[in-house]
Amino acid sequence: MMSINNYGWDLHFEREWNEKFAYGKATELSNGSPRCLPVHAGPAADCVNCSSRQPGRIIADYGQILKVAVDDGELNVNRPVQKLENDMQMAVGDWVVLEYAAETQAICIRSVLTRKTKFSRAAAGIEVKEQILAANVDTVFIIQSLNRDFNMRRLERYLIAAWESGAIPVVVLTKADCCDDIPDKVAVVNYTAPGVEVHAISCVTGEGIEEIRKYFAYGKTVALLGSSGVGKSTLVNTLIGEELLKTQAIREDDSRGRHTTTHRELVLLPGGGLILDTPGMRALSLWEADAGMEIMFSDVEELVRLCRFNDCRHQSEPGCAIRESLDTGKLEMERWENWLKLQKELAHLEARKEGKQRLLEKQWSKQISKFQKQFHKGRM
Ligand SMILES: Nc1nc2c(ncn2[C@@H]2O[C@H](COP(=O)(O)OP(=O)(O)OP(=O)(O)O)[C@@H](O)[C@H]2O)c(=O)[nH]1
Ligand SMILES: [Mg+2]
Ligand SMILES: [Zn+2]
Repeated sequence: MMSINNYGWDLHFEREWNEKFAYGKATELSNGSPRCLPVHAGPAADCVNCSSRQPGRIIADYGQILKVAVDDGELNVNRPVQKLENDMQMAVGDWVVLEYAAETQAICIRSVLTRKTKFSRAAAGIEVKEQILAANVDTVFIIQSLNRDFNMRRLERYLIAAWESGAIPVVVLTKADCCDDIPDKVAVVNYTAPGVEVHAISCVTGEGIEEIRKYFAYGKTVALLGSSGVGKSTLVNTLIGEELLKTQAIREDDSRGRHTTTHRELVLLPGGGLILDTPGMRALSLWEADAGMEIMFSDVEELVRLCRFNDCRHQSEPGCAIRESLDTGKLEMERWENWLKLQKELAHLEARKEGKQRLLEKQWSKQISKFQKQFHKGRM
């Protein structure tokens, strides 16, 4: 029978659920009846909400409506209007606490369980904000097509974000049927992504499809990320063996995708395992990158630490390990320049985050002083 275990519910979530949300596990009141903790202070037996609380996983995001998988099927619930505790964002892949609210006679989301992993980017627009694209993902397929979308600088960026997410990245190169130098391309990827598995596949000939099925073990989640038109939805359809998701040919004039997929959706594969299709991205703006940069550029970061001066600008200072390595060819110029570019971008992002923080603090202190004034007035 289908249960939330199919969707990846495991001991990690079970433990948090039992500690914080389970019915009947709470401490006893002095009169002996069980008390519902921590959500309601009253006796659990009287609490309609408690007895109808259940966990669910967000499997599709339609904006205002979220589709949630529960033990006995699927539910559509409204995205909560009021902010949840800790100002939690919700994303496809999240495990949430559902509760029947007697006041509105509707099922609503009370809380989000602690994520195992999350893949984020900086949200588009002027506001400095995190956008979570996928939660509780085990493996990230970074997808590029072998004919038109092949770009190592872009791949680097996705890899940084993927390592940062806590999930394991895998590079999947699609449209192998349209490429006659696959080994060369794979070698280029291996150089850019050392230690990462690389697969060349084709949804037309079926090449490589069986090999990637190993990532879809029971309850495991794989997210597909990449530009529009690289064949993400086609891969989902190929793996499930039917035309479930809409796909569309790329444009002839500039060979870009048409942004066919418009929402994120988690699909259960017949053999177990889950696959998350996402809309193609124009750009991936990094949000956090410390761990990702350390993994992707450990050689460069190590060299920077070896420079004689702490504030070395790596230009003409004596004892500069970077210059030395560039001269001997140990460090590739392109790689160095790319590291510099990423550093600049991340420093800019940090400055924007700090600016926002200062602004919030300013607004807050304004509010406090207003409150204090009112308070003093009231006492006079
Ligand atoms: N030749 C060839 N074409 C493919 C392959 N996989 C996908 N395509 C084609 O590429 C086009 C785009 O595929 P989609 O699956 O819609 O791409 P997508 O990544 O989901 O695009 P968005 O939803 O816009 O992000 C379609 O015309 C597919 O038929 C493949 O392995 N070989
Ligand atoms: Mg698609
Ligand atoms: Zn230096």
